[in-house]
Amino acid sequence: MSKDARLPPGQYSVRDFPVLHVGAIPSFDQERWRFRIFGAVDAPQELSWSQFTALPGKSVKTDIHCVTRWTKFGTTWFGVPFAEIIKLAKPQAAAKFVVTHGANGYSANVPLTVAADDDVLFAYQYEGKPLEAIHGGPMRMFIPKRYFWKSTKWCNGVEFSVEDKPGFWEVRGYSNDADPWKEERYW
Ligand SMILES: Nc1nc2c(c(=O)[nH]1)N[C@H]1C(S)=C(S)[C@@H](COP(=O)(O)O)O[C@H]1N2
Ligand SMILES: [Mo]
Repeated sequence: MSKDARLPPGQYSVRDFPVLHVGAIPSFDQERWRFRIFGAVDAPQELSWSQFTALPGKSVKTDIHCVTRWTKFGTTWFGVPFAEIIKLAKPQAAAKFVVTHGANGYSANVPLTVAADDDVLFAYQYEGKPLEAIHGGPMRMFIPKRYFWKSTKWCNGVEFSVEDKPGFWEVRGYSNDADPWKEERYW
């Protein structure tokens, strides 16, 4: 597909990689890092860094779209597919939503069907290198088919939920759905 055809409405393409977040960048202590899987699941658990990075990983190359209108084409990410976390967590049948939690109380919500897409990762490498702290390293959510605020940086937990739980930006007026192709920016 041509780059023009890959540009969602109201977006422009950038060559650099802008950095956007609220709050301070947390420090990473590999020994103390934990990833918490909780909520409406049969197998709640906490993974250490070595347990997390031992899970099957996969690489995804795709475009990313920020609600502030920049799009970056052809970025390559590596991490644990969301499907692997579903296998571990065993969500209950009533669990229809997912909330990813990050540093400083940040969170973002998506329907489980969106998180279960095969390009969704808990990403810890970018362009073949450990994900930089400014971009959410050591690990961030990666949901390329939604505006990038849904991709929680410094991700430390994933919650499965029966009820939808609007996240940090969603309660501040950003769209709950956030599909760049439908230009769902605000609600
Ligand atoms: N923990 C956390 N994750 C976050 C944010 C944040 O403030 N805190 N900002 C979001 C927003 S609004 C965007 S656009 C992207 C930016 O990611 P980048 O800095 O790697 O470009 O991170 C998202 N994830
Ligand atoms: Mo953003």
